Amino acid sequence: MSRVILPSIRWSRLCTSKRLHSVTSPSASWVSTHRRLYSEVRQNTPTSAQDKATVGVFTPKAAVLFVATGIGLYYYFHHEKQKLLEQKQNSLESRSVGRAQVGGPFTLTSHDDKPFSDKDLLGKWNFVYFGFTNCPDICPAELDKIGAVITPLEKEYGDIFQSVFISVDPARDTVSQMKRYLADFHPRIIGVMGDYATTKDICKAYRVYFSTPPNADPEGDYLVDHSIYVYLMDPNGQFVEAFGQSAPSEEVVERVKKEITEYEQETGKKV
Ligand SMILES: [Cu+2]
Repeated sequence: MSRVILPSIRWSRLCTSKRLHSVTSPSASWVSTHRRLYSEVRQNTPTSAQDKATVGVFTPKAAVLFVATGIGLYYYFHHEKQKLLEQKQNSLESRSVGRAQVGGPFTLTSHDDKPFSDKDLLGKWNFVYFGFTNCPDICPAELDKIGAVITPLEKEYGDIFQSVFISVDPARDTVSQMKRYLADFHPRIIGVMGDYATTKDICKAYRVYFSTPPNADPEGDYLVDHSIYVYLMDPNGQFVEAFGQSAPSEEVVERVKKEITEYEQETGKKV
């Protein structure tokens, strides 16, 4: 900016000396006074060569160049800004494209014997977990972990969390069994179940493996092998992240907080 200020100072000095030259028929004292002033001005005014070296030349050509540079810079920064916006948009899109296609429409029954569908996931952050009530240790531990995650998050964010425990053992996990079983866990955990075909469909949609045979004996004493993931779904019902068995509850809490912040920034919405 100093280059802009310096030429303008010089410009006003030149104007002053020019004005002194242009006066006609001056009186002797006027001439004497103004000669003195003129000589002072000359002394204080850099010569053309000095001037070029010290303050640069502010010619019409320079002015045009200056304006052209300004316009060029404006378009450059405008272009850069557009590029940044596009990059941000692309990264958001690739983020959603990069996310695994997990989930889909379903209609099951809740442990309160009410229909429960994918629509019931909307408007809350959901922890979706697949397991079975006869599981000796892994499912109880994972459900405890979900409770340990929801409790501190609810304290901070309020009632915006829900967990869905989807049975992979349709033969034995009846409504009453599920209700009895979940009484020992966090109240936000909803047990849901369906028949074998529906269970198979939802497991496929959520990429969950389960080993229950189609004609399992409800009285049978069998174990079910199944995937152990807690899925985080956002308030739009979209899959966000899968937490494995090794992720401690504190880590899950921190990752969920990060996801909530990103969701709020991306959508401009709070749940
Ligand atoms: Cu289990």
